[in-house]
This record gives sequence, C-alpha cells and structure tokens, in this order.
Amino acid sequence: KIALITGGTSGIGKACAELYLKNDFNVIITGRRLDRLAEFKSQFEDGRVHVLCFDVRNESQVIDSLNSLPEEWKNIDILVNNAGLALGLSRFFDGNSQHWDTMIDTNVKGLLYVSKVVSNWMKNVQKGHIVNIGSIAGKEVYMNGNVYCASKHAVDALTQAMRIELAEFNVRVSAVHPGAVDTEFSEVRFEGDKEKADQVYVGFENLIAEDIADAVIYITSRKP
Ligand code: NDP
Ligand code: 8X3
Repeated sequence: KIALITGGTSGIGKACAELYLKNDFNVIITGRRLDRLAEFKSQFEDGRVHVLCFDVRNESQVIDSLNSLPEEWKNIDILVNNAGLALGLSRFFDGNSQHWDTMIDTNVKGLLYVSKVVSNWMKNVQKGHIVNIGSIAGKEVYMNGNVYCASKHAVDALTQAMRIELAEFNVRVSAVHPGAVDTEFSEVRFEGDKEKADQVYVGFENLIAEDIADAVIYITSRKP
C-alpha cells in the first residue's frame, strides 16, 4: 500500500510518514526542502520511500511533479494533505497581506491542487482515502488568528465537499483537527523567532506530532 503525505519534511507530516512506514506502507513525501527530503529517504531501505520536491502553491509544479511519479507509485491508497502554515499573529486591520496570500495559497489552494490530481487517480480505481489536516483553528476562531483560522475553516468546508463529491467513487475523506502541536509551526509563524515560538507551548501540555500521526493512522486503518 502507498501513502502520499504532503509537507513530510517536518512535524506532523514527517511523523505520519514514519508511522506509515512502520505499518508496512510505501511512502511518498513532499516538501520544498530537498536536503530534508533526501535525508529522510536515506534512512530507509531502497524502494520504500519516494520523494517529490515542489511548492504546493504552484499548480503547474504540483501537476508536473505528481505526474512524474513512476506508474506503480501513482496507485495511491492514502493521501494526507498536511502541508500548511500560519504566518503572523495580529489583528486583521494590522495584518500583512503577503502573509494572507501565502496562507490561503498554501492551506487552501495547495490542498486543492494536490487533491484534484490524486483524487482523479483514486476515482479511476474506485478506492482511496484522503485525510486533510485541519486545525482547532478551523472549528473555532481565536484572537489574532483571523486569516489562518479562515484558511482552516476552508479546509473543514472542503473536507465536507470532497466527502460528498467522492463518496460514489468509493473514495473516503476525513480530517483531523489538532490543537497546539509542538513542531516547527510556531517558528514558521514568527519567521524564525525561536524565543517567541517557544512561548506558545508554555503553561499547558501540548500535543506532539506523533499524537496526530496516531489519529491519522487510526482513521485510515478502519474497515471500509
Ligand atoms: P511544520 O512547520 O513542522 O511542517 C509544515 C510542513 O508543511 C513542512 O513539511 C513544510 O515543508 C510543508 N510546507 C509548508 N508550506 C509548503 C509549501 N508551500 N509547499 C510545500 N510544502 C509546504 O508544521 P506542522 O507539522 O505543525 O504543520 C503541519 C500541518 O498541521 C499544517 O497544515 C498546520 O496548519 C497543521 N496544524 C498544526 C498545528 C500545530 O499546532 N503545529 C495544529 C493544527 C494543525 P517545506 O518547508 O520543506 O516545504
Ligand atoms: C495550529 C493550532 O491553535 O495554534 O493550527 O492555531 S493553533
């Protein structure tokens, strides 16, 4: 069986890739950082890991890169739409419109570009399971979260839309909506300010990436 995980170079995506490999899947991971993709691949025996380097925001890169997969790797059983990010934390009227574009292009449009290609492959063989990584931010809105929350609310809506529209093709669609997970997420959000990022996880017990991977694997290992 084959699982494709977007954003497999760190955090939740990497933990999902490792757990699928432990569960005897072959795994495709994607991301923009080629060094990390190569390093991940080198840790596993030949033939079990395939890596693809592309930016989910670029539709033609997404299409070309996915289509470049060897035929046997296109038979994807599970797609985990995980690549995503937050940028900034401020009231919307003080917000940075480039941050808004990046979040919407990555979290919403990127998820759509990848899903369009892969769901057509799944439809053709009448099997598959897509898991979208949403967020508690896609269920509730918090102060200063505005556009990130909106992008994750969009992921929630798209999950429901994809589920309705793919059901007749025997393709299942689920989502996991985590609370705060200690990954590189906050470092990315605060553009490398590690001190600020560390503060996010003070005063409560945060989740770790492996917790989310557990939930994803649980969902995709249920009976049809
Ligand atoms: P990380 O920053 O650790 O990982 C994010 C991953 O997404 C990286 O592998 C990164 O790869 C990839 N990515 C980001 N932008 C792009 C892009 N434009 N094209 C391709 N890949 C991209 O964060 P998390 O593991 O925490 O985040 C994973 C998902 O989980 C996100 O969707 C996030 O919104 C969601 N989430 C996170 C929570 C948290 O508290 N951490 C809670 C709830 C949801 P690269 O940089 O190599 O491209
Ligand atoms: C990430 C979790 O609460 O920091 O989606 O937005 S939160």
